[in-house]
Amino acid sequence: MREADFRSDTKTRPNAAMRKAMAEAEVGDDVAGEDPSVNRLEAMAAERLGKEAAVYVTSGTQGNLVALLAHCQRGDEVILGDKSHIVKGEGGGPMVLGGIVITTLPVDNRGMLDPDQVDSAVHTDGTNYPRTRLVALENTHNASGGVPLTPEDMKSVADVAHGHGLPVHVDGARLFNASVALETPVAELVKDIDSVTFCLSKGLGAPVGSVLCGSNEFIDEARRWRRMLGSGMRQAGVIAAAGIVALDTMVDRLAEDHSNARRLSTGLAEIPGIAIDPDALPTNLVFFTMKYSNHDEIARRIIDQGVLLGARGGGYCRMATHADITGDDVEYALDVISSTITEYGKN
Ligand code: TLP
Repeated sequence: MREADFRSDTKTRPNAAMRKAMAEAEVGDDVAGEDPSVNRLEAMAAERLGKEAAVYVTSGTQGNLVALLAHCQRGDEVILGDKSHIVKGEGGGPMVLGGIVITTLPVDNRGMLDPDQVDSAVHTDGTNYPRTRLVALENTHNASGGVPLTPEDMKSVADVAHGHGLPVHVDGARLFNASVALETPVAELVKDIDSVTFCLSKGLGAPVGSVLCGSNEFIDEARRWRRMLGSGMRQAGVIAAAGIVALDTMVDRLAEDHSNARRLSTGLAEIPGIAIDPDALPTNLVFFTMKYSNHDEIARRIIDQGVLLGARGGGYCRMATHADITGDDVEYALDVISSTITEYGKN
């Protein structure tokens, strides 16, 4: 049966160039800083993002966790958007492992924090309140439909945070999607940001890994935390090699994913009973609602025909485009969704 996996851009499999690079990777002991492939990947990432240094980590979750642990002590507070992946999707790691207090502020429909609210939320009295130590943003913002925040957005929050002497971390799991959508270099996007994680294993298609970037001093501290978390990975060049191919060859093609997502959303908007705003689609994540009483059954029937989508309850669905989804897969998905709804949709 034909299968197209739209559940997430994490579902990509390494391509032939990545597999070749992995097979031929030069390796060494990364815990001792001796893995040439890891060192190269980290240097490339730092340069690309305009930061002094970078550290290769196992996942986006680990990149964010290590960043928060490196910025904060136990009992310190991080200000985060209430729909951020760090709050909703990372198992509470910063609270559990770091004793870090998470304070959330509401984000707007783009996933943006209100700088004035951030300003008022900062606690400088470290006796009664937890001491605010960090502000964090997410770009693109997953739960808001992959909206890219602009350099001006990021600066507006960074100015407030820096005014209080606080650094800003960005969960940039899909930072390159933002960069391509805004036609803005990644370094420009994060120029006012102190630390940033981006994922190699999402739109960039690598099998494993993320990179955390920041100042030399911050990355030294992050390495210490990565070690404590048990992720000194020794000959990690085998996987870093695929990350190098991802950074070298998979960034510009993200525009294709964005155009596939646009086609998907305009096609979905034409299907009766699907609620979606096709204009609100900036990158590779398509969210929509199936307004049918039997939405779970419809989703199951669509999935049974090989169109794998993320059904999130209440008829709310997400489909992500990525390197393993072609324009033809999008047409196939639209056909399957449309015919399934026509045949089985119940009001
Ligand atoms: N997002 C995944 C998972 O939730 C399954 C997805 O499919 O969207 N930050 C953001 C904004 C993310 O979307 C994700 C993963 C992460 C961090 C965590 O990355 P990983 O999964 O590599 O730990």
